[in-house]
Amino acid sequence: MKHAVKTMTKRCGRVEEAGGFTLVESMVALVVLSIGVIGTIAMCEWAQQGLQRGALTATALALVESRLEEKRSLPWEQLLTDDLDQDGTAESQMRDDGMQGDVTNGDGVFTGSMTRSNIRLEWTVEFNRGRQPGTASLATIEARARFRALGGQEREVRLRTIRANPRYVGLPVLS
Ligand SMILES: [Ca+2]
Ligand SMILES: [Ca+2]
Repeated sequence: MKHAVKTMTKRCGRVEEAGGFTLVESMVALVVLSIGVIGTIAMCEWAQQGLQRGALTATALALVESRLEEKRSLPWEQLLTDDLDQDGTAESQMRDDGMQGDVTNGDGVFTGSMTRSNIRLEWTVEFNRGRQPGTASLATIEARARFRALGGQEREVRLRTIRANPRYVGLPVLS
């Protein structure tokens, strides 16, 4: 009998010992698992931000390129007009009045703007002489697209081109 009690005490002791060890093990495993899960979630968020930023940058670049291409293909005299709804007729006039995206009133930098797919698109035309296409030999055309990425950072894509007046024959010579 004494022997049986001794054995049971020994067994119980072993059981208790084994239970305590399992609990610590489980807690360690839980902590390790939590760290792993948190790391995986952070990586997924990071990857998602990267994908969204890449997609928005590609869209912004396409919008900027298409705006510059439209300005390149317009007749020179109509450089300050825009056909934003692409119905073949220009319905929008670029502004130099310091409003709606135009930074400075009357500085000779004409501005047009629109927002598409959460991307703010602005473009400017500046002539090297005068304020009308007819008097200039060159026009600097710039388009920029701004958007806010998933992390909250503001990003910008900007392209610039120079176009020459095909009818420009030089300054009149005064005698
Ligand atoms: Ca139109
Ligand atoms: Ca201006």
